[in-house]
This record gives sequence, structure tokens and C-alpha cells, in this order.
Amino acid sequence: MKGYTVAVVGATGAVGQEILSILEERDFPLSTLVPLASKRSVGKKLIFKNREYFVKESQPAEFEGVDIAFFSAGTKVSKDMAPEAVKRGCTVIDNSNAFRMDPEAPLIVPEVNPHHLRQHKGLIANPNCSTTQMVVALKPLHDYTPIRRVVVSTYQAVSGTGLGAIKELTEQTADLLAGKKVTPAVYPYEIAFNALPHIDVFDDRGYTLEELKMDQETKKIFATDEIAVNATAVRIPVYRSHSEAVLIETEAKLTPQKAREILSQAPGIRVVDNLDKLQYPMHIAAAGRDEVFVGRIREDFTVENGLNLWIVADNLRKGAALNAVQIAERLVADNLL
Ligand code: NAP
Ligand code: 3JN
Repeated sequence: MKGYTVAVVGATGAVGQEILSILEERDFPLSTLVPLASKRSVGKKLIFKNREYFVKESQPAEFEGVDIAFFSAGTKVSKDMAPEAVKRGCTVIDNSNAFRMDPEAPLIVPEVNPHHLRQHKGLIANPNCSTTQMVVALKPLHDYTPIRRVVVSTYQAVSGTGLGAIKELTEQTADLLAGKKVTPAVYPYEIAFNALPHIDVFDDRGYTLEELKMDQETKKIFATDEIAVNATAVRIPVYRSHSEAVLIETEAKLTPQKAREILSQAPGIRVVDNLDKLQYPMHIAAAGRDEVFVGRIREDFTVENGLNLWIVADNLRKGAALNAVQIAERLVADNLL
């Protein structure tokens, strides 16, 4: 198989580092790695497949000869640099919010809408982590009977905010346990021993952008406006994995038993739902894993055709890096580069 030249923009960050490990672990057909980051990281050494690489600054010229570029350095870098990469013949898989709603850019979750990849024009968007794990679990149910309304509350790990937030949780926890005062830097309030109903910026109706992304992205991925998602996104003091308490309202009746049967056969999903043995999905069990875990499946008696689910996945893997690498694998397999 051909070996591809692959750039990772944001190679020193939480998502970028995870992309590198997943490329290595899945033995992606890569011949040359081009690790890129900000000026601050120039010259930093990375080991990939037992070879040394040195980080370079992300500049348009670095994309010459690159086949695939993963972007995970924030919206501004994607907006500035992804079009430059595409102009140079590179296929971009972007982890940021920059192009997700761009009609020219397919928004892809391989288990859900791989067929949308055929329309790509060089730039493919990776959804927000909270959307990705939710749509993986909801798509097989939506295929059985259309889901019309979703009410979701998220419990999101600090790794979703990057390396700075991981450090902040560790330091705050140690300081508070030692009886010291802490000064929040990444979040507006202490995250240790706390929960913040605030992820991304607020709009004038009182929703955060993170919450609105879940509605807009789900509509685009499912290719319908006839599904509505109402979200409350909450940051909690765990390092890894996002959990979601989800209510779905379906057109026809969907029993918990049928939902379990459908989900057990669906790609990328592991049903963990045995209350007799106290088995349900948890943050610590999902960390480092590729599957989307679903449990606590039960009828919602307060609405017609309502079902409750608890959905957990590793936010850095299926929520970001793994989904991006799976998109690249699809492009290679389907000859779409
Ligand atoms: P992080 O740990 O803070 O890492 C940020 C990365 O961006 C670092 O590699 C940093 O390089 C690089 N960077 C910053 N400014 C840059 C610039 N001007 N030019 C080139 N590189 C620059 O953050 P993260 O958690 O990895 O997240 C990075 C981005 O990925 C987020 O902003 C978001 O857009 C996206 N993301 C998406 C999801 C998802 O759900 N799909 C989840 C998390 C994050 P230095 O080390 O040199 O500063
Ligand atoms: O907060 C999380 O758990 C996920 C964070 C995602 C994120 C963080 C900073 C900027 C995004 C995203 O993927 O939507 C962005 C962004 O690109 O806007």
C-alpha cells in the first residue's frame, strides 16, 4: 500500500498527541510525518514509530507535498491555514468548529454518514466530541424509528479543554487538599470538586455554543431538520471521557429491549446494561477505549415514545482523534484522496 505524507497541526496538544498515538497504533499507511504547532514548539522532538521528528511552525509552505493534514490547533489556525493546505493539494481533516457548518465541507462520523465523504472538496470536518458519541449511539435507533427530539445533559472531562485544563485540575486538586487557595486560570471558577454548567461562550438566549453545536451538527450528520436537540453541557472534574444523559422521543414506540438488541449489533457500540450486576458505562471504563458505551436504557414514562440512555465515550479518542483517523482510513480505503 502507498505510504502517505501526513501532517498533524497541533501535534503538541492533547488531540494532536492522541492522533499520533492512534496513527501508530492502527498502523496507518504513513511514509512521512510532518508535525506542526505554534512558534513556541519549534524544534521540539517527537518520537513516532521509533523515528525522531522535530516540530515545525505551521506555515502554508509546510503543506507542499502533504497528502493528508489533521488540524487540531483551534478555529483560528484552521480558518487561516486549512485553505492554504487544500490549495496545495492536501486533504484536510479538521477537528475544529471552523468549517462544520460549511455546506462544502462534509461533517463525518464513519459509523453514521460515511457516504457524505464522496462529496468532499479537500476539506472534511470532524464533529464536536459531544455530538460524535451521541450520534454513533442514536443513528441505529433513528434508522429503526425516526428520533424527533433529544434532551441531553453532558458531563464532560477536562481533557476536552486541552493540556492546560488537565494541568489545572491536577494542581487545583492537590492545592485544595493541602488547604491552599487556588486561582482559576483556564476556567472561570475552580474545576476541582466542582461542576461548571458552562462550556464555550453563551449566546443571547442563554445557551452555550457547545450546546448549540450538538443540535446543528446532529441535523447536518443525519441530513434532516426534523430532529431537534436541546442540550445542557457541563464540565466535571474528571480527566477523560464524556458522559451524556439522553432522552429521545421517537416517532414509533421503541422498547428498551428492542433498543438493546439494535445497539448490540451496531458498529462502534458496546452495550453495558446489566443492573443485576451493577454494570453501566463509566468514565474510567471508557477511558482509552474506542467504543461508544451505552447503558441505563429505560423507558421514559413522562412522555409518549420516550427512551432514556446513558452514553459514554473517550472524548479524545472517538470524540476527536480516533474519529479523525477513521475518516482518513475511509478516504484511503475508498480511494477518495
Ligand atoms: P491543547 O492541548 O491546548 O493544544 C493546542 C495545540 O494547538 C498545540 O499543539 C498548540 O501548539 C497548537 N497551536 C496553538 N496555537 C497555534 C498556532 N498559532 N499555530 C499552530 N499551532 C498552534 O488543545 P487540544 O485539546 O489539543 O485542542 C486543540 C483544538 O482541537 C481545539 O481548539 C479544538 O478546535 C479542537 N478540538 C476538537 C475536539 C472535538 O470534539 N472534535 C475536541 C477537543 C479539541 P503549541 O504547543 O506550540 O502551543
Ligand atoms: O470542551 C470539550 O469537551 C470539547 C471541546 C471542543 C473544542 C474546544 C475548543 C475549541 C472545540 C470544538 O471542537 O468545537 C473548539 C472549536 O473548534 O471551536
